[in-house]
Amino acid sequence: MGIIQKIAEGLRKTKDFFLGRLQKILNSFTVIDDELFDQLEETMIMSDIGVETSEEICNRLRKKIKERGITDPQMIMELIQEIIGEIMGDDTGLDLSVSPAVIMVIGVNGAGKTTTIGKMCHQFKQEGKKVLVAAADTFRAAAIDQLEIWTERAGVEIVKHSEGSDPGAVVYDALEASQARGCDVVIIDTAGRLHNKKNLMEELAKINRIIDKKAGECSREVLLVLDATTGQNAVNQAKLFGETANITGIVLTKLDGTAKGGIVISIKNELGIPVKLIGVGEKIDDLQPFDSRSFVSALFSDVGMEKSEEPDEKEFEETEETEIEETEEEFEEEEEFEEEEELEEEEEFEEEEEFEEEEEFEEEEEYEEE
Ligand SMILES: Nc1nc2c(ncn2[C@@H]2O[C@H](COP(=O)(O)OP(=O)(O)O)[C@@H](O)[C@H]2O)c(=O)[nH]1
Ligand SMILES: [Mg+2]
Repeated sequence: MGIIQKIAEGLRKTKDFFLGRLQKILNSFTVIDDELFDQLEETMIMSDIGVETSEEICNRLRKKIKERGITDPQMIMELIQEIIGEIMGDDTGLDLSVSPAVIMVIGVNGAGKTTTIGKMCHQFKQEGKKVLVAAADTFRAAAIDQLEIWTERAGVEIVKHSEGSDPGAVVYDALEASQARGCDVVIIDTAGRLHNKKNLMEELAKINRIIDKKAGECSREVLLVLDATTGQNAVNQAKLFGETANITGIVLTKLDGTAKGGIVISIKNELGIPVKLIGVGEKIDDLQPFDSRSFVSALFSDVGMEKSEEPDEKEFEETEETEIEETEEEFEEEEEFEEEEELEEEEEFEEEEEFEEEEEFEEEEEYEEE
């Protein structure tokens, strides 16, 4: 199977929904008018391209149509493909040039960090690289076990401590081991659910300081793993994580299971962070370097179109409870807690003041009595 076909397989749901709808709209118009643009924009937004980016695509579309004097709605599909291609621009791959290259993998629980690490291990191993994984998600024993299963499957080494131990210490040991053993790549798995935002920042900062100290000269990647099925929420997660970590690339997972693949375009356009890898399945070889050109070709290709079912509109009605909302709630709780503390401090302060006033009053009384 060619690379475009393989990506098209993974993108089938997105493609069927997006391309299917676009074609339907274009077929139902004989002239290009505002109503047509409205419907196109609506379809883009529903495909999780995002409001901002959908507007931009439509603006560029109007301009091109005017410039080229196009009047036939059927010509529009090609223009949309051209514009999305322009927006996607060039790709940036992983930089692993200076060994041991350190890849820190971050993201909320369930995004696909551990699975992606397993897939990366397999890929690097195939390329003849020596890989070591640091089990720095020490929150649950199950997380360490899960990572170990993947490293066994891929045939790479793992450095792990027991559940609840300091993630920084795991990273430290892993970097020491990687240098002693002459590894090419060290991949760090991190916890997705930390107590609050402050904790998360501190934890990531601490790991970064250890990498600075132990592998300061080495190539570094900070990969944020995002679940494509969460649609626009993934963009919000990226913004939130971007505040705490210097993200060098995004891994977009579960593109196989969703019609929300338009999120790639949104991420590229709105965040300015390159999408470096995509996950298109749960198997060990279901990870691909992201290639904009293949992505756009796959999105607009007719591969498998005849086999497709009706667009899965139900997916858009479901309101998924996403991890990030919970995370935000936790942050809010933390803030409330701090506010309460402040309030208590204030109350104590007021009490003290009252107390002092009373004392003064008593002193005055005593004085007057004298
Ligand atoms: N369909 C599909 N499932 C995926 C993909 N990547 C991860 N998953 C699944 O998502 C779930 C959570 O993955 P995991 O790696 O444990 O997430 P973590 O909490 O971020 O480490 C697992 O059931 C994985 O099999 C993907 O690209 N496609
Ligand atoms: Mg995990």
